[in-house]
Amino acid sequence: MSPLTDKGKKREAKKPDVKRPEAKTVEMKKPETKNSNGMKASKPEVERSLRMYRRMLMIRLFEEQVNELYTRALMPGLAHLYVGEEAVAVGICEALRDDDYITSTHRGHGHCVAKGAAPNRMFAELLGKEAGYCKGKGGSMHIADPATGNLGANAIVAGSAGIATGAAFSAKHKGKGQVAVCFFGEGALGQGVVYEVMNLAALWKLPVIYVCENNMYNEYTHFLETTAGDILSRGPAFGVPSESVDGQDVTAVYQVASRLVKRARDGEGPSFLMCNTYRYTGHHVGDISREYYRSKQEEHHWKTDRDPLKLFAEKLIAQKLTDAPSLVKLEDEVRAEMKAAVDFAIAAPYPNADKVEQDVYA
Ligand SMILES: Cc1ncc(C[n+]2csc(CCOP(=O)(O)OP(=O)(O)O)c2C)c(N)n1
Repeated sequence: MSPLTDKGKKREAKKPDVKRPEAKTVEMKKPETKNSNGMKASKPEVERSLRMYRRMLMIRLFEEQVNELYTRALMPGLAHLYVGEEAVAVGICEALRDDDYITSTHRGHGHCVAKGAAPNRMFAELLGKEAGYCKGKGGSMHIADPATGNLGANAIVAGSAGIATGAAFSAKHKGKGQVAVCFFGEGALGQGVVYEVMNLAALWKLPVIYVCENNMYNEYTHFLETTAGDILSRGPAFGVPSESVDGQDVTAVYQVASRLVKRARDGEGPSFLMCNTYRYTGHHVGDISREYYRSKQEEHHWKTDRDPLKLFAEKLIAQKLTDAPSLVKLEDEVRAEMKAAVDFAIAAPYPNADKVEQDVYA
């Protein structure tokens, strides 16, 4: 799974650190670095690029550990991995302020990490431990972190569309310039609530961006078998500007997201962005018979030619923002960080049985 090396799975954690991870940057190598326009990259641009790479790596290696927990039967239930889609969450969240909101999906770990959640508390939640974001009562599909503006994952397809739109409604009335991003898969395009909220968001010029992560499959079915017509023509029916972007190119995602976020902050209303991407693994960790619905060649193509980490690493090296040994070193660091976060979660206590009804709405 490593974007740079195929070693690593058995590597030991070197520096256990279970604190909230800061988006640290790796060493800047040369002063005369260039950005994607061929201009000299500014220090903040360099830092942003390296921060985005690190966050993408965190997501990939977080998910590697989740799969490991599942296969070792240490995690109750299932999880839907975000591997392959890292550039979407990271590019979008990089364009957001800390006090902006996101809503997420059943495939939500990447959104959580990209908005700044702490992996140790996420792993604790996956294992049902008290230190988890929902005190161990939510699991993979209900992680929320209000401190980072993350209003929560959602097991109901399209279930967060109303929540994001409501957050945008409140943001507009609070007047502090906050925006809301609603992440959803293309499978949600078949749900009526998406169009109900787009209608209201357009009428009321709400600061919300609907981000459709088109990874091509709704569970085990290709989206062309479930989705009629042109996806980008849905928004304009409500007067919502809509566009698409290469979801494997984190810089492109960041650039378009920055534009749409500015638009929303300036009071110009909602927009719709389709990010074309691919999930590398099954619909969930237990889905290992993917040959029934997609070919090995297709997977191979995305993993080798379209990998968001590999593409970004090549770009960073070509632009002399870093070099290959620095990225390998970074990978070792992040792998150790994830391993330490898992160890924290494994050692953490379960909630007491007398807390079973606390914080639960029924
Ligand atoms: C309202 C609703 N219907 C059906 C399901 C079962 N279900 C879970 S995930 C999924 C497919 C989702 O596909 P997509 O929205 O494209 O997201 P992806 O899994 O590709 O990230 C379905 C149908 C559900 N969770 N909620």
